[in-house]
Amino acid sequence: MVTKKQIRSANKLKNAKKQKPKYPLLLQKVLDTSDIILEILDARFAKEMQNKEVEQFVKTKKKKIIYVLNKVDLTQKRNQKLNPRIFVSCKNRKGINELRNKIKQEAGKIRKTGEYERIQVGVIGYPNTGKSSLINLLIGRSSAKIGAEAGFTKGIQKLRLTENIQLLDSPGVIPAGDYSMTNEKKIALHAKVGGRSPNQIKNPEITLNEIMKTEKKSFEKFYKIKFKNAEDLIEKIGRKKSFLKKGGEVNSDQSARFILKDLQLGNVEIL
Ligand SMILES: Nc1nc2c(ncn2[C@@H]2O[C@H](COP(=O)(O)OP(=O)(O)OP(=O)(O)O)[C@@H](O)[C@H]2O)c(=O)[nH]1
Ligand SMILES: [Mg+2]
Repeated sequence: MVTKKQIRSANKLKNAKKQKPKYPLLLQKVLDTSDIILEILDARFAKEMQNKEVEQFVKTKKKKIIYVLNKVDLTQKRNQKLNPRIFVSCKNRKGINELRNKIKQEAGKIRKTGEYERIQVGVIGYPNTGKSSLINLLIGRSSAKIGAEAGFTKGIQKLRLTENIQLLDSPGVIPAGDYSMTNEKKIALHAKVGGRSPNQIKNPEITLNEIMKTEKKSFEKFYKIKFKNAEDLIEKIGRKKSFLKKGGEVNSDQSARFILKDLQLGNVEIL
């Protein structure tokens, strides 16, 4: 059972990392400078990750948006609703040429005026969706830094795609409307999609409890066990992996973080 005390302590979330306040400002700067926006979405959770505020802004300013659904190696899901969309796997280097051609094609339609000579292509999205990985593949060298932790890229970096086209890498941003340090549903969403790493979550048991409301079947298939609820799974995995405290009790915090990590690394296939 998740106790009232646990809920209260999760609500405080004192030690959990906050999104840096400057990140939304950097995102706005990227949006302002860009002629074309690549919105990078994890193909497993494309709908949940769309930044509606950004999309509205892009529409109002009549900028071009291209949806990039990355990490298709992790799922069978192919969201057909977004247009134009390109399916990509940075891991398997799939879809990269198609995306590069699409960028060039759209760039060819733009007549430059204003501050910048080159066409500016802003690469935006939730933390950890693969923005920097994608940029490296597009330009054919490892110039943008990548990492498994959400919040890896910390500033704006400009990289040349062609003589006329520049890509802008920037920190991943959780949309303001989805962002919360206290709402467990929202924290669970960030955890599920990898926008917050397990070590950036204050109370992983509560988060996992929330995630189980929709993803229980996926975990049962992956761990090949039946379980009643998050607490039961945490107990079973803790025993199996020997995540134990002195006295032999399961270290549920460690076990829950381990399970979240399996989800974020894509080991657990989302059904
Ligand atoms: N399985 C899989 N993993 C990927 C893919 N693309 C990127 N990753 C992994 O996702 C993690 C995040 O990649 P980054 O390129 O740093 O993501 P980012 O969007 O730049 O992240 P922030 O800078 O934190 O916003 C890394 O561990 C990558 O190896 C993919 O297509 N498939
Ligand atoms: Mg990055």
